[in-house]
Amino acid sequence: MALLSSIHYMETLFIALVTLFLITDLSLVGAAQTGIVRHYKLDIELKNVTRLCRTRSIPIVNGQFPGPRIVAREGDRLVIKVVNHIPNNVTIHWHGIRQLQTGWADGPAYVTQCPIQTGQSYVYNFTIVGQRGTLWWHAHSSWLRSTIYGPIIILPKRNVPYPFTKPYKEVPIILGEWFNTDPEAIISQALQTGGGPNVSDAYTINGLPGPLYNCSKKDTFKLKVKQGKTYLLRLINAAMNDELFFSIANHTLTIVDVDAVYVKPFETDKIVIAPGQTSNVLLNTKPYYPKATFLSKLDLMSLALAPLTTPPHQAFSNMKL
Ligand SMILES: [Cu+2]
Repeated sequence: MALLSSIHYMETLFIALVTLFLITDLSLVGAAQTGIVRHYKLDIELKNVTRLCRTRSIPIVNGQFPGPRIVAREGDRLVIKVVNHIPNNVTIHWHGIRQLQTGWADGPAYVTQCPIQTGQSYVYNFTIVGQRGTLWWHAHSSWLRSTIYGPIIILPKRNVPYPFTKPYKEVPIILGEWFNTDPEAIISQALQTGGGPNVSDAYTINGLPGPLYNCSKKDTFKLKVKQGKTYLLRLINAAMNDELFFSIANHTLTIVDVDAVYVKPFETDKIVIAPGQTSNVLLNTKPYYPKATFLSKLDLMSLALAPLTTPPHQAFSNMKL
């Protein structure tokens, strides 16, 4: 008898919990699409791109590497047509978007959809609910994400301010990798042998390897800043598998958002960011720059940014490049 009543109790508890989840879910759906509908078209095509003095024909989106920004406000619905012009099957995943009741728009090939075949297209349709900050999109078929990726910028709802200093300017900073050889061959070899995939030839910031590799100096990302201003850096780690360190010489960063969730702001001089992770950080530029005082308003403090990393099979080293 006691057993039966405890089973009954568990059943009631279970039903109560399920009801609670349903109510929570419905309340989120009720809050859905309080904004506008935004349309985008992503054409995936092969283009010649040169880095480290190597030119490769790589799959990229709308002729841009990294790909275009998708910008929306919390509560907006996104309708994104993806057209596949490359020989590979491909899908796009909207990394970090909750996809409430739109699981079929999530994007992993063979999980939520069949991949988009050559010459075909697919329309992703979803609403951003309860998220604001930075997320990103990337290919979700094999290793095509090594070159098919770009930022998703989610602004707060109209007339809702940021819970921190209004930035003077916002800048996406996407950390990625450049391979001199075909990444598809690298991952298929790794899957055949069971070993780890070969490492990339360079880390990149906004698709550029920076001045520290062979034949890379001209391909350095430079952010031209004004003195005494606040910049919002929208950091994205789009590397294949590596945690990366990010810092800016002689400056502190204030973390205000992680994975499209506001956090209690805190200061740090470096941030470690995992693959797939995103973070919004504030950068306050110095009120003066001694070597550029001859310039009037526009300060030419160009920041060369570099990812810091420890190679596989080596002891952790937070080495400055
Ligand atoms: Cu992802």
